[in-house]
Amino acid sequence: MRVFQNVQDLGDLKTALAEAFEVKKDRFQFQHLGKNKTALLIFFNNSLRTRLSTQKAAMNLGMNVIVLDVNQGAWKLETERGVIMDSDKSEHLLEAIPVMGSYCDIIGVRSFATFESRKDDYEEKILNQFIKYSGKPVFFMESATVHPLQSFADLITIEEYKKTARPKVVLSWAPHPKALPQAVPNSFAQWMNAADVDFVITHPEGYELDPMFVGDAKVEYDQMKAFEGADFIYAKNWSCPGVTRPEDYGKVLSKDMSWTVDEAHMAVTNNAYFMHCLPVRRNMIVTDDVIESPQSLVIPEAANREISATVVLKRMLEAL
Ligand code: AN0
Ligand code: CP
Repeated sequence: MRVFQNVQDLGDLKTALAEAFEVKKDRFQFQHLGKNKTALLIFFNNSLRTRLSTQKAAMNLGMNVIVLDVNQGAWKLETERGVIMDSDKSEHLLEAIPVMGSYCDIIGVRSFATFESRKDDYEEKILNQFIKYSGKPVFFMESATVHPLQSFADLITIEEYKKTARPKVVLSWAPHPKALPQAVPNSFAQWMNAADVDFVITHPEGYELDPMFVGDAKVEYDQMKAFEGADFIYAKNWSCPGVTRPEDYGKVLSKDMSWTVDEAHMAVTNNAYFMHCLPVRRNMIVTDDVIESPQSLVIPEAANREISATVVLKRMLEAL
């Protein structure tokens, strides 16, 4: 595997899940693969889980790891070609990327949507430059539009906890004070469409996700109706994807607190499990009672980030 961005990059999902459970049984069994190999993790944005779980995954595989927070200690990077660099940006991405590539064997990059241009964000302008100019395999640690390591961990978690062969999984928008990216819901939709689940998306009008991620999923604007009989509730805020009104891209259109996942919402489900990628704002996205309930999977879900990252790095090491 040279690039990990979309669910298709993993190939057959059943095989990938079997590999994940194999890794989970003994996460150190592939230590030989990473000997004298270096993973470079580049963060343009904050992270707790991705930073720690991916470092742990690389160490599980016997790799060396270098972590760089681009905005803390590195030179400020220009990303646009043709700019006269007379501002505060000292270095261009076009030099920085091949230099970073020269110190490692595999690169992971986190670079969120800037919301400045829908076109640039959805064309994955930053990550595609890493793919093109680093000369190394690149895995996405949440880009402008996708968060595949999260969705793979989510899928592993659903597989572990599901009680029926084809569970009903509901992705629900929930309120948040600030504009958040669409990467998590985009990827989750893409992965659930590829998995064997009954998948429903619910959100207020105006929050329609890009059709390339929604695929054949059912979209239900009545949140309570969507929750009926659900086996898994996956809550997440996202800002306006700008599908119906491009001028609203990245805006907060609603802070409707009636969408907060509380016990009344969970009561209409099939005793559903509650999921969220974290970090989560309590009593905006989900109430204390629901996130602390025995049905909450947020901690095992986060723990599975180590497993998804170990499988992805293993696949990349095998292809070097
Ligand atoms: C980010 C987001 O919503 O995409 C990262 C989640 C994994 N969350 C925040 O910026 C709070
Ligand atoms: N879920 C997730 O990716 O968390 P971090 O932003 O803390 O890495």
